[in-house]
Amino acid sequence: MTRAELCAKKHEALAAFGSIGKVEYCEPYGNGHINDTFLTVTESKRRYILQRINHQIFTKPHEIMENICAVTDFIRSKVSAVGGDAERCTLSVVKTDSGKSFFCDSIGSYWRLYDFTEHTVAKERVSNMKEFCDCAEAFGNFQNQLSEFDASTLHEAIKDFHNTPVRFNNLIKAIEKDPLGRVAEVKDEIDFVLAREEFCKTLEKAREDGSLPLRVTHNDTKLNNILFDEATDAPVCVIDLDTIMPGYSVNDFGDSIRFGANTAAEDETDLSKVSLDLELYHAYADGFMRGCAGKLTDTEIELLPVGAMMMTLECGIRFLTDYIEGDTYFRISRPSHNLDRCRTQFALVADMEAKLEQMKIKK
Ligand code: ADP
Ligand code: GN1
Ligand code: MG
Repeated sequence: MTRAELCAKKHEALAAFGSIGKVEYCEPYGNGHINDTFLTVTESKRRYILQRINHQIFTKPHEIMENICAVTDFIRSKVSAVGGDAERCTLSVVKTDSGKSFFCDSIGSYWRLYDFTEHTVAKERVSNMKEFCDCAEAFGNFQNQLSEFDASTLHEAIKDFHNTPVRFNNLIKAIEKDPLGRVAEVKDEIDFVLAREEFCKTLEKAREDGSLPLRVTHNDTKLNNILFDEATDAPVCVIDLDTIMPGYSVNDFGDSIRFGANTAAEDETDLSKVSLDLELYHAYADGFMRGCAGKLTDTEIELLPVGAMMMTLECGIRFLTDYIEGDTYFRISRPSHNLDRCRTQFALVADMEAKLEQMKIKK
């Protein structure tokens, strides 16, 4: 869709949310890779987040919205029950004028509206140890809050989202097709993955032998999916709830480490800057364990380092697959963006492998 088309559609979508009043401003916002996000301000200066749900990725948007409404209602009632900040503790879905949690426009794009969580900031990079530890506690607490939520009632938002052997196989299929002739250029990266085929199966095997439990997981636990209070810097709420589904706690842990304990940005081109910051890693582990409030089993605690390596390797595999397939999934802003991202992930995996002993976590 062109910018002009997107702009026309956003007005069509806003018209479905007439109860918010006249809209004065509605422009792109944030740094997400997946949805189209717009900050929306009404005449009465109330702010909202309008999002066009990425329909290519989330093929059943109504199911995503059912998940989000169920989980946010659950969290709100838990927080209300103990006298917490029910308004800001989770996302709040604004209903359309016909009472729905989303709007489907005339070309079949799905839109939703959230209240803007005021006086908060989303952060792209970790700037200090406490912030990272707070983020860990927030994601741990998110799991803890949902520990009594029946995971079987959730829809599987994206089939096999964090099933690493399936991601491995998807890469193999992309290599076989090689639609843009890019495979020759990424031979080293492919070899890196092939050498780790057995490792890719570790968590699925633990699940099959019954030692790894299925939990309600967030599945995209990056720092920028937490909103922090502008004034106190305390975490306020966990956002980006599209990928909530049954999953492994160690993957929620691992994705945060992948993104936040890397000494370089996800798309850094100077690989000498990439490494695992062990101090950040352990600060995160402490916060996460505290947030989970004793809910993790011994096996889960043992597998936390594996989760960190798995999420980093899997994300690298996904970036590489997308590069080979012609950048159809992740939004890019330069031609080699996905390849650069893949390379940082693999450099980080290699560093984690060297530091595995130091990554063990005390129970
Ligand atoms: P994506 O799936 O594309 O990452 P997100 O749902 O994470 O989309 O939203 C993108 C960005 O928009 C966030 O990183 C955050 O900065 C901002 N954002 C999203 N929801 C809210 C909200 N309710 N209040 C304030 N900012 C928000
Ligand atoms: C995507 O939506 P965003 O930008 O927070 C992706 C994650 C990846 C991440 C890599 C639904 O997350 O799985 O880890 O990019 N989300 C989806 O930056 O695929
Ligand atoms: Mg996001």
